[in-house]
Amino acid sequence: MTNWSDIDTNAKGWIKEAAEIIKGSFSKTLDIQTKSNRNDLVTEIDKKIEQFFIGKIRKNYPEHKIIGEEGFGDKPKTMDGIIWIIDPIDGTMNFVHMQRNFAISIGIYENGVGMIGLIYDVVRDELYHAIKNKGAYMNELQLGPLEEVNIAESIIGINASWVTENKRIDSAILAPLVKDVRGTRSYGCAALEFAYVAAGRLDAYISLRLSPWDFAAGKILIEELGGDVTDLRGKPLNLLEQCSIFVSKPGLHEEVLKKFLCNGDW
Ligand code: 2AM
Ligand code: CA
Ligand code: CA
Ligand code: CA
Repeated sequence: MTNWSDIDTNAKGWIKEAAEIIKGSFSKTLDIQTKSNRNDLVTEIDKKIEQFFIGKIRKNYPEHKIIGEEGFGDKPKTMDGIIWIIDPIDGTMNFVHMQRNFAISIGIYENGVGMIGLIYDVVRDELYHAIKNKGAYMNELQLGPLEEVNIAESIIGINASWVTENKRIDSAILAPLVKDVRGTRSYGCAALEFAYVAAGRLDAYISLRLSPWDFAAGKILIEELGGDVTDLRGKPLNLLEQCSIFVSKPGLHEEVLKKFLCNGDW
């Protein structure tokens, strides 16, 4: 039998250790490289933190598999077994430019079912945390179930680039939604945007392209609180592939899909 409480305690301890390494880098000059384009950044700290987690997991749970953004883990073809999906630093651009508004994100799945979700806002020392069927917390504070809200009174997290000309969605699809809501916010850190929906600070979050490590932990957190996480067409997410993301409080999810997303030609 898997001892989830042991895994949970270890994961939290490693996250705090990793956070110290990250904070220790603030006073040093970073080696910054680019990945898919000139704004897609990675530093040696992203890589070091991923390797730190992989070292701990391999030693303690050699039978578990690991998917990490920086590619030091495994490349599983299925979700069979226990898989740790890790983003060592989510929001690398914020990490580099602001030294805040980034997070460590870890989702642990068993046969495709989300068991533990951990998102740690390193600088604010806020750990968003859920264990399946045991509730969701921000540090020691238990988060309440997500309540329904209507479009006109909601604040959604969305990057402005999705409402300008882009290759993934016609800007005419999302612009009317942006006009209808009370407000929009953009934090540049997908995991924290999930965490903010969980904590009730945002009502929804939209992205046209995220990878499993961006949403693995957030999905567990949101679903534990009764929120909905799908792609922008309302379909379930695939934990092994990139996809669009629509995370929302219940009710609002259905309303936005019906009114804005499921009838457009895109
Ligand atoms: P990252 O910082 O771990 O790369 C805003 O850029 C959000 O989108 C961040 O959570 C970022 O994660 C994620 N993201 C996903 N794909 C990205 C890409 N190709 N370039 C930059 N950010 C990306
Ligand atoms: Ca990245
Ligand atoms: Ca990320
Ligand atoms: Ca990252």
